[in-house]
Amino acid sequence: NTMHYYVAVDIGASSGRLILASVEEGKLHLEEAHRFKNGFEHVEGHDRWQVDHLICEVLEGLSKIKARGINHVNLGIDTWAVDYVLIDEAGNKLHDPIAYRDSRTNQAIANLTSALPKEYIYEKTGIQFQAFNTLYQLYTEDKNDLKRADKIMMIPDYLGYVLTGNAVTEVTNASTTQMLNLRQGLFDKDLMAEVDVDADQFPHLVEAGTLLGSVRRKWHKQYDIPETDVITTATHDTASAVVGTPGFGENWAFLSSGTWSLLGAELNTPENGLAAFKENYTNEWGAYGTYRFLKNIMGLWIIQKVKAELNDQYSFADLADLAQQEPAFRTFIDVNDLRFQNPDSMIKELQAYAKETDQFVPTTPGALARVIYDNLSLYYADSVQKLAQIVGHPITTLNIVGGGSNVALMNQMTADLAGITVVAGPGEATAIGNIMVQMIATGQVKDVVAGRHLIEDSFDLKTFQPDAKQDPHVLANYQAFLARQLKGDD
Ligand code: LFR
Repeated sequence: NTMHYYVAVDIGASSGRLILASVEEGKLHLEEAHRFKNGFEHVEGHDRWQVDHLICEVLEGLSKIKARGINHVNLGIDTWAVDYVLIDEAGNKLHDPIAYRDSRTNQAIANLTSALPKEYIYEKTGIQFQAFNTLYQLYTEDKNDLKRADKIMMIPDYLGYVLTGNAVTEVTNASTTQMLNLRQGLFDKDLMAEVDVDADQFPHLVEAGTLLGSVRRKWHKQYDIPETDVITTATHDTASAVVGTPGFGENWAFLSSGTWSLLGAELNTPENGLAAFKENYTNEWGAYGTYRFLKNIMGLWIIQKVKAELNDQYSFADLADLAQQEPAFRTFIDVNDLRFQNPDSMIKELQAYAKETDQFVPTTPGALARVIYDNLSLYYADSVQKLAQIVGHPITTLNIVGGGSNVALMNQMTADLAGITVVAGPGEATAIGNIMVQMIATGQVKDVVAGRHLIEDSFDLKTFQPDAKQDPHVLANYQAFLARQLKGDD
């Protein structure tokens, strides 16, 4: 009766980790084996990810696991979505990949949709319009490079390829390209043609939970690492996060709260009608034939940037404590305003926004944090209401997972404003979902429902009930504010 070990490689925009997992006495046991920094840097005229550094860190992490006396692991990789690497015929990358926050696609939606109407693209794909989608990145890509590229690989697929030599395109992440055809379940020929990509440039599509292969001997020669079988997990971090969310029944929604806040529902059939189109909801493909029907909300990115600009003098916990001491709801902001996507200074951007809209201007760390937490919570509550309207059934529980689920202040505010129960945790839902898909692939866990019960039994979840004393006008006022802002944008 040997113990099975699983490794989740979970890489986000600011850091990556290797989480080592096993099941002990009926509980899922997690340990962080290795952590490293990630981030884009401005090189050769663009913001780029250093992907080979990520490979080294994965191998470094595996050698730490070997040093514990573990000789065999399964491993799955998840990262953020939409970005890709161009590979030449010899199997080498042409450049470090350009990061999705790079400004090259700023005009791309407008340009591409002058030829192909938005409604047409949405009807085909069901995917939200974000300038960073692979579709628009490829549209602005250097056409010579694109021609030279034998293969185009999404980031986690590329990492798996370098480790094993085997290339696939995993569907949960591929759907974020906005190039998969919902009805056919394949890359869409018209969209491919529009951006000068051939059907065979993307490696063949695979479902989450397929075996990719073993880590190549050449890496064993350079690093002392365990025998490692790579399983193509739900490679989009948000897809893994949803698998790792302990929601049950029909009336729950998820909020994967990290650099981005992804709020939505797990559906069995896509919802790409007019209401979803108008609210820019997306139907990203999930593991096991589900759909992540969700909205991207700017998320903790805003506070991450503020924290960094304050020279990391305050921890996130400090900022939450300081925010708690400030009066609530003094300044409304549209957190999804594109000006917050990659500003030179987040603090100055927030202050300019407050000034331009004649509201209280936050200056202290506590006031800045308060504005951010208030407005994220307001936006969450608004999105829960819209979600319920579009999917056509009530949402009674919001499961908040990811790092943001540790911010009790926001959990309580969101429960109050939305008038629903918030269940917070686990904070590690993404790594857990990554591991769950591996465990289902090896047969250690029966299916997602069984996996979610295991998660519920293994981690300490916290429940926040709505406070009946919450002033109902706050959300309505915020919604009116948002509507005015959006009108002003047209
Ligand atoms: C979250 C995430 C989102 C995606 C964004 C960009 O980490 O993967 O789901 O919209 O990053 O890739």
